Amino acid sequence: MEINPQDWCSKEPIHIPGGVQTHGMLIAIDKAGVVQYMSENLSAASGIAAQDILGNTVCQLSAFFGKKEDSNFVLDLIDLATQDDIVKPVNPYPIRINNTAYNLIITPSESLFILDIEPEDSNLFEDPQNLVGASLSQMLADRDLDTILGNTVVQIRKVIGYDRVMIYKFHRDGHGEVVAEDYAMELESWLGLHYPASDIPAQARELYKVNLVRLIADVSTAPAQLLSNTERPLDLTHSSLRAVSPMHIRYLKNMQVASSFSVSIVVDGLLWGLIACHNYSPRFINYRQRETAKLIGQVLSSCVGMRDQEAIQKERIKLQGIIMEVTRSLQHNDRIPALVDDCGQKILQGFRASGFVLFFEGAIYSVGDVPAADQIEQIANQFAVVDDHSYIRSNKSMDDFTNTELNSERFAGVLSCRLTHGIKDCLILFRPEQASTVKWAGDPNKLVSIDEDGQPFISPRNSFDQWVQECSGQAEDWTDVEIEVFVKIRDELNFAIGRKIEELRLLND
Ligand code: BLA
Repeated sequence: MEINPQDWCSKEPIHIPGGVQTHGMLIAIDKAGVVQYMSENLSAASGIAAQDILGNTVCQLSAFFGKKEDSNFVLDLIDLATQDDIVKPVNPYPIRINNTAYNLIITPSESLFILDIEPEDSNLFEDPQNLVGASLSQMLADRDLDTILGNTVVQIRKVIGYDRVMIYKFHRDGHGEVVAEDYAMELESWLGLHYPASDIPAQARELYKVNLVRLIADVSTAPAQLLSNTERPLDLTHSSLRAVSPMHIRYLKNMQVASSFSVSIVVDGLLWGLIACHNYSPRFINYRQRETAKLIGQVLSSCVGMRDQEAIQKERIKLQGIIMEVTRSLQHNDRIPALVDDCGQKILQGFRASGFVLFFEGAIYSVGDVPAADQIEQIANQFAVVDDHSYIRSNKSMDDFTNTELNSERFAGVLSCRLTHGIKDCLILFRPEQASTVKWAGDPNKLVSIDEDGQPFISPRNSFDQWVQECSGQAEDWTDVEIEVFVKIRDELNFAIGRKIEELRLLND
């Protein structure tokens, strides 16, 4: 049986782990103030048995909150919370349990309110307002995105004081790369290292888009279980204390990391990357620090978004000239295929391609380096297989066109776009291989192990020693703008074909 680490890892329901990290405690109350869930460690801290907490309203828990007046604040907050925006400025709310000071963080979650009870912080982190202002202005001191990423890791490290802070950027296939870092002197650089997609499975990425910061304070502690009178699991998506996936705990331990913190970088609704932070001893980050880190992450997200848009716009302007040339050629020539002679070189240049083919009414018109006729026909035939797609892209043709046996050095990249005219008629671009090496942190193929019964299972890799992969048969990937413009060229062609058919019809009438 073959198992795919990515699929396998993404099945774990990490939003309902049934427990919390033990640097804090949790209660969840309904809108009437009745405690529906509590973490088991609350009993020890409050001196009240679980059965005397669960099912009671928070008002009845005056002993647990110290003074009676103190308990009423929870109900006040519930009133406030229903007005949406109010909760945030109220957090964190200082409380005492058995004369110990804690911070309470309230978040609405479906029909409940989750109350995360965190240690009162002894961390010196004063005047967040000032620090945020200074951090942001130092971070944005340059226009160049790489410099901004570099500045960001330095500022985040100032705010949270971790040993290592990285910007971890996702590639299109889901694997990631460290693109900026700041770390304590004695550590080694991880810059440029790649990690497989399964290191951060799909459901975790979804969750990090909703809750933008994730603190794992101490990987050596076992979670405190959640207790409840109901069977229904409590969704901890919004809790800062959500217990950590055992898989990920193993991963961090294998990396010798004791505490981990990450901040999401979300661009256009997609998780672009994470600010990933490690500490080699357990470490708690208080709510204000987390909020500051979150804000820095949000500003970085919009910077990345803006720079991406600028780059896309530039590329679009560069390629749009080709569409005009194509239109002109189609207007001035009676024969559609004259387009290849007229614009072929421009197309090769603009798309950084080495070969271009127009497969039209059973004939091949080409410029540059292109495969043999039967192979071109096989590529054109692909549309009969994937008939809901108007284009097929590949930057590794030997994986994607397995029937065709294309020369993987000369034709590693293929972008093919069908005309509506006939099932086979299409435009094709080719790109040669761009040999490269990728430095992986540990061999990404070593995620599947075999248990005593001979069954395969997935576990995080033990070794993060560098593993260098020589990538052959792979071309530079087609960009979204390249595909968009190529599709527009196809549209122009279809338009011209339609026009010619119409002219013929009028002639015949
Ligand atoms: C979560 N994995 C994560 C997170 C990171 C990574 C950053 C987010 C939580 C955190 O901040 O620690 C991975 N950390 C990295 C990478 C770097 C880093 C790539 O610093 C690079 C520098 N992990 C595995 C396997 C599985 C797995 C095989 O290796 C599954 C079978 C799962 N990773 C996994 C899960 C989570 C996770 C389930 C979610 C943890 C949680 O939020 O509970």
